[in-house]
Amino acid sequence: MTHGSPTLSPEVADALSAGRPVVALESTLLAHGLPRPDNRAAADEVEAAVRRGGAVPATIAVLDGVPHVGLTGAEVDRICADPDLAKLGVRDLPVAAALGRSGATTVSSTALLAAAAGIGVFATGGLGGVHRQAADTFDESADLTALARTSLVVVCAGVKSILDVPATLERLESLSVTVVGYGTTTFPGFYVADSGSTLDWAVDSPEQAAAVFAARRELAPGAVVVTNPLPLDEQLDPVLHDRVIAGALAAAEEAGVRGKDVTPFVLDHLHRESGGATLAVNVRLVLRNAELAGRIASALAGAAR
Ligand code: PSU
Ligand code: MN
Repeated sequence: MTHGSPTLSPEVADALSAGRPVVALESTLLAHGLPRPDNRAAADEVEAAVRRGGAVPATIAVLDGVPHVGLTGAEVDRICADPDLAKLGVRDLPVAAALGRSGATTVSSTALLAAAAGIGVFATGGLGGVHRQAADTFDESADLTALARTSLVVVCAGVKSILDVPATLERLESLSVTVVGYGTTTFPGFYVADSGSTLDWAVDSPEQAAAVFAARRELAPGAVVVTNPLPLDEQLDPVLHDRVIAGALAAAEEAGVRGKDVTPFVLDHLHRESGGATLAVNVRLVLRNAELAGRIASALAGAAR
């Protein structure tokens, strides 16, 4: 058995060898961040958004021990339908490979597999980060340290607003992860346009984002995070936002949820308690990020020619 070495879909392999733009997409947000069965339609919409941006989508997951970069429709069905699918961070990849297990990949493991395949741009919803009780629980997403050592552009709507946003920004600074706002220095709050934190830098075009990444790659390994806030008229009502987040965090505490189950539990609670409002906004922001990532990947491919 040769578990562990990635399988590229024919379309992704062709695009990469021809130097055409490719955008990596993670599968944890499908399998654990969005409810079944809505996640299945969202998976197709996200891939279509990457294509609108001018790039080939490469959704990443591990199937029977083998990392797949670019999935068939039937493979996306598997990821979206299985209620027991594992959530795989970087540290879980060797176990899945050795035991032939399947799982969805998080930001950390998707970034690693994408970069290894030669993909330079990745789109997601919101990064993992420092949880609000981290001083007691030590719960800080492995996304942060993975981005410190993985060279790619990550387009996101900031970090999930269930987290301690200022603490997460401090950690990104300590880890020397480059963070630039897209068109603004306002750091987005995932479901809401403004987290209350600001950034030092903004870029105004896909070409500028691509140029920052090119410069980063020459300097040192590590990610360039491009944050893409929702327009004000598409964000979740901030009052509803603060109320449902407080309720979801309290419910997680009461249920004694720990470790990697925290984020899926809280997101699921939010989707139910907001009557689907957080779900609609979550899908919308992922689609916007996917399209922008497609444009950045196109700019990067154009600059390389
Ligand atoms: N973005 C979303 N929904 C999600 C995630 C990101 O819109 O569910 C996932 C990503 O896979 C990210 C993970 O890596 O949440 C973070 O999990 P944790 O907090 O356990 O590190
Ligand atoms: Mn965690």
